[in-house]
Amino acid sequence: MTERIVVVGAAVLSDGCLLAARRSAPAELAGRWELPGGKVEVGETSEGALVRELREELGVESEVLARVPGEWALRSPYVLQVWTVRLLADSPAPKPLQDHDELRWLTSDELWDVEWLDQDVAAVMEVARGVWGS
Ligand code: 9L3
Ligand code: MG
Repeated sequence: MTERIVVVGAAVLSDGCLLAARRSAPAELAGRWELPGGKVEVGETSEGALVRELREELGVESEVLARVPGEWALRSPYVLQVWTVRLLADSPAPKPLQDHDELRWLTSDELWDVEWLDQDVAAVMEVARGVWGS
């Protein structure tokens, strides 16, 4: 029985836009867009992991707001869980520091202009339902 490992993803929201991050690594994911985040480490809460990942990957200071209902299978043994997140008032603007090479703030109209990772599509749909009711 393989251990199940939770990967946390952030729906970072600001001024009615959702932050999308384009992966630069690993090669098989490069060029596709995701909700930034990563694996929860041993002894860490999901919320703690999200704040750490966003600090490492984007250089931001953030606050976790609420869990987006659902859980999505990634390559075994990983599963994706998503939270809405806001940037703190004194946070630097996000920059692609690690694993990403481009960021975009998407309006609801632009949500499907980027090529999301296959694994993130259902999660982004659920975020859109919660945030924009679409
Ligand atoms: N993953 C998929 N969608 C996401 C995130 C944050 C991660 N929104 C997948 C990509 C990797 C694995 O989960 O295969 C671990 O993520 P990371 O630690 O490489 O970001
Ligand atoms: Mg990551």
